[in-house]
Amino acid sequence: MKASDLFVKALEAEGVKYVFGIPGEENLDLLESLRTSSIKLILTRHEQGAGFMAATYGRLTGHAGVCLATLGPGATNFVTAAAYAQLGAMPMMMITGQKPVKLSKQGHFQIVDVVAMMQPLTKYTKQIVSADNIPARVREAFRRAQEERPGAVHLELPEDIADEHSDAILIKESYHRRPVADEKAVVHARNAILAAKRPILMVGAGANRKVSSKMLREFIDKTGIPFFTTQMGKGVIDETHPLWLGNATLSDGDFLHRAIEHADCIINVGHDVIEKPPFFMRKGLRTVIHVNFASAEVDTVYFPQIELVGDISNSIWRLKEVISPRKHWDFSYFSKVRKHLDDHLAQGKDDSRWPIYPQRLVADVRKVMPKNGILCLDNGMYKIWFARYYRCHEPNTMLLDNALATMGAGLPSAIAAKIVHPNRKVVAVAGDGGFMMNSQEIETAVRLKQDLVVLLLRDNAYGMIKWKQANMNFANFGMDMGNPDFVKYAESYGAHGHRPNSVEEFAPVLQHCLDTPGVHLIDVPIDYSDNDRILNREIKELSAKV
Ligand SMILES: Cc1ncc(C[n+]2csc(CCOP(=O)(O)OP(=O)(O)O)c2C)c(N)n1
Ligand SMILES: [Mg+2]
Repeated sequence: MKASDLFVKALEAEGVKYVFGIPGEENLDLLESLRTSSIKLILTRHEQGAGFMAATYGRLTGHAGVCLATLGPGATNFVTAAAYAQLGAMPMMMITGQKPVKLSKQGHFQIVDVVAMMQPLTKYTKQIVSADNIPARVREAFRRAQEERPGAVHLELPEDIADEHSDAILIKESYHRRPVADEKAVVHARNAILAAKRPILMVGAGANRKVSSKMLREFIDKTGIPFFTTQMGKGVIDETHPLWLGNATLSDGDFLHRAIEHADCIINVGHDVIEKPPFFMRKGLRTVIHVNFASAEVDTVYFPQIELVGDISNSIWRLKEVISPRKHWDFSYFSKVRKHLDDHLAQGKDDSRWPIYPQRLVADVRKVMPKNGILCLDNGMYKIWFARYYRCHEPNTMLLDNALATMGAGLPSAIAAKIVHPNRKVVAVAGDGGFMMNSQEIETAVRLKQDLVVLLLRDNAYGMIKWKQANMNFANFGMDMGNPDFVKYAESYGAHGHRPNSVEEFAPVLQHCLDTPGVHLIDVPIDYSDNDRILNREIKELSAKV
């Protein structure tokens, strides 16, 4: 069999349905093999967009999303997406081409050492040097990408190898189960939780990767232990649950952090230090139990005393079986925190000022979005408002990146989310800065005939950094920019552009966009002047009084 055919057969055997990317002449053999396969090519307008889509596909399905680029410039365009998948624990596989390795007539034209470039950004990066190796290399790449902790992998398929022939046979995935925690560790964790007076549970990114919602919910309902979520743990358990204590959007000074100060034992499910710290560990004042697929990476802000390493659902199930509520547990302070949090989260939801204020924006989006609708956030100021104020009902209904925290992934991740969940409503939320980093993918969404909404938040600035600059008492410098007419811009792609003119118009416009086929962009002017008052001062002052 021709090597490129064998490669594609190996992808099919791994269950690959889509390849996102932009081919170059070094990929043409592979492209021809793809053409006649069951795999659909999703052509994008930038390799970075393709990489973000592949990573998000992996994040939502657990199966590595695959993306394709040429050598040199195509491969270098993958770099940010590789880091996004690697830090965010999203299974993703990159395939790049290369000039012939045996005899090239083009000198060093376009040649970059892509395998070396990918080294710090991936779990596995290899050049394929012989067609006979293809089945093993592809299987190994998928194994590494998908195994906990998931991440990015890369294979380079040079032109001359792609054109070789081989009778190698495919290697099937083995039968395997994720390892489970040791019984002694379960007993140790159980004893610590039973001995505690005020235990609390934290749900992080790892709990959103695999189906652990049901077990966690049963654990919380049986024990009555209150919980909070990290940014990437949002939605694992319904955030309207009576025992929810908030989202750890800020690292310190929020109502939730008062609850953490009062806790004497934190059961930390699925968290790792890649996320911006949900709280700071200081002096090891309370017992922290790390429940995750892999052991904890120790850091100055995170050094758990007990670890339950193994499948999360299994660990939680086993803890649930051996823990029932204790008389000496005292959650009264936590209930008080919840009451104050509820009051605070409700503030500003009816604010009628225009340009819109963040609390009103988030409240209106929540009202209009169905429970299983998916928000895909880019990176900017609004991320803090959405993470803290928007209550998720279901797992992975707010895709945000609190790991690389890159700008530019909002729209591509929404396109991938729509591919995975064609029957659910998907909204990309992006600032005028982040949106413009990959806005060209509007064309991809239109070409795919997707029903998709882009919520474009316009402050004519890199607002998040402008805010931080002001916090540091620096003069306003280097943050303000101009913008295209976003309505016309959307229309030029064959999408629909909308510009509400008052706060009352916003929710109906969003509803209309969700109900009407096609790609929609809503240009919403936003006013961030409350950032400092609320996020830096009010929350700290109010929570200090609880
Ligand atoms: C690729 C990338 N470049 C720069 C940054 C640093 N950064 C974080 S937020 C931000 C501003 C985002 O501006 P915008 O998208 O307009 O959102 P806003 O904060 O204005 O709502 C910048 C420059 C980043 N996170 N990622
Ligand atoms: Mg902006």
